[in-house]
Amino acid sequence: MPERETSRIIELNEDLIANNDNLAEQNRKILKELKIKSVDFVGAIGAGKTAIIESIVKEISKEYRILVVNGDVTTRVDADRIEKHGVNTIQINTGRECALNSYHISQVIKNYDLHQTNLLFIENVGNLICPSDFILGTDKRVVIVSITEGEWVIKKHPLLFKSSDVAVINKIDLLDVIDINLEEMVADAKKINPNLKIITTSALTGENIPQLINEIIE
Ligand SMILES: Nc1nc2c(ncn2[C@@H]2O[C@H](COP(=O)(O)OP(=O)(O)O)[C@@H](O)[C@H]2O)c(=O)[nH]1
Ligand SMILES: [Mg+2]
Repeated sequence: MPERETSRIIELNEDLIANNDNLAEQNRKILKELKIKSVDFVGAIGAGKTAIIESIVKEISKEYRILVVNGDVTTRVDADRIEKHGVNTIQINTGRECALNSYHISQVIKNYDLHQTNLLFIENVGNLICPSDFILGTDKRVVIVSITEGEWVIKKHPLLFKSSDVAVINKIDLLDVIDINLEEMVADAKKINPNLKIITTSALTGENIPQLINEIIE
């Protein structure tokens, strides 16, 4: 490919990320004005993002007025799972985009009356790469991986762990049957981002879900 075309692609990409960052800052400001705490959950398909959100809302839906935004390429399966717990949801289908971006969230803010909401959970599109570049303007980002993804999943995806505040290593109920070194996974995450809070969980048994709740809703 000629050099000029390559540089044009890079410029476009940088513009896209800068625009996303600016809009994310606007989202952050508006959510703060509305006194809404917000969390962006990222991670691969099948890591347990929806299951973790379900186990959190089961615990706290009486204390908080929660809205869950579910991002997926297609279907509203996840939103339906969340709504079974009596929590309001908005399903965003991105079509072919592999991450939500701050424009999606700005549209939620613009089109939905958030005055009744004090906690916003966003389940990002299942992907360990794309969301790294696209912050949404939330207070926290939680990256969820599971032990069934193999013990190298963290060191292979450093950018997502750098852009997160909390790392969840899920499905620890399967530790007896999956041959992985959990301590090494924790060490990998700490090495990539020493500021990360790391919590090992089971959405199935509820193990350490209260610690996760404390961490994200301080
Ligand atoms: N054993 C076990 N299964 C889990 C756990 N969390 C989620 N799952 C299962 O893993 C599958 C994917 O979970 P889901 O929440 O849909 O993942 P998502 O794609 O990240 O939202 C489902 O069959 C869940 O029941 C867990 O902690 N332990
Ligand atoms: Mg899901």
